[in-house]
Amino acid sequence: MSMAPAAQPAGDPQLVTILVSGANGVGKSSFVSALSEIEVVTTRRLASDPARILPTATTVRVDWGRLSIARDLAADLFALPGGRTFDLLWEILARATTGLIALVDSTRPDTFRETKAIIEFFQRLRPMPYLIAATKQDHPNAWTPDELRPALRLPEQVAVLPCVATNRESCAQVTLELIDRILAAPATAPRA
Ligand SMILES: Nc1nc2c(ncn2[C@@H]2O[C@H](COP(=O)(O)OP(=O)(O)O)[C@@H](O)[C@H]2O)c(=O)[nH]1
Ligand SMILES: [Mg+2]
Repeated sequence: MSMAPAAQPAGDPQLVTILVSGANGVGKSSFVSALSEIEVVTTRRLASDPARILPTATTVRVDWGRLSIARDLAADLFALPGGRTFDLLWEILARATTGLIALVDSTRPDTFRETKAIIEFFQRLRPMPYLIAATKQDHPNAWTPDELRPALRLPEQVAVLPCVATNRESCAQVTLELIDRILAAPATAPRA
């Protein structure tokens, strides 16, 4: 996918697809609804999706929202649950994804391993621009981004940003930082 505006029909914004993933309760749905300009669409049971292209035994809640970044650029945001069983759904979505925001609950060290597993899973499927958003920074016992980096064994070049997932401004800062990285890394744009 080219980011060149000339590739788009006039008035039709370039769309980037951003996955927001993380453990249960980390703030995925809050993040997407804080940003979305449209009413967030939530699919509770993909088994009842009329397209029926996904495994029927899977029950996954996916939230979808959309954010305009500029006149010619918009982001589709998909909140996807993490979990131990990564399956076809993630593989399909990872192929269509421009970038990943991995949420980590700054108050729940018991979920750090799962966060790490989610990051590694997506990177193995297809390397893509990503960053970590450390949610619940408004909690008194939240780990700081500087404390989280070594706990998650993340290299220096990976951004770990503070976030309050219920706050639009905070979620927008995180998303714009990822968009900057996406625009700086055209070689990792999704396959057609
Ligand atoms: N104070 C605070 N509450 C948050 C934050 N992120 C999520 N929550 C709350 O945590 C709960 C779970 O959030 P939700 O978005 O449903 O998590 P999900 O399971 O990842 O979709 C909700 O009650 C949210 O209001 C945050 O950054 N700060
Ligand atoms: Mg949710």
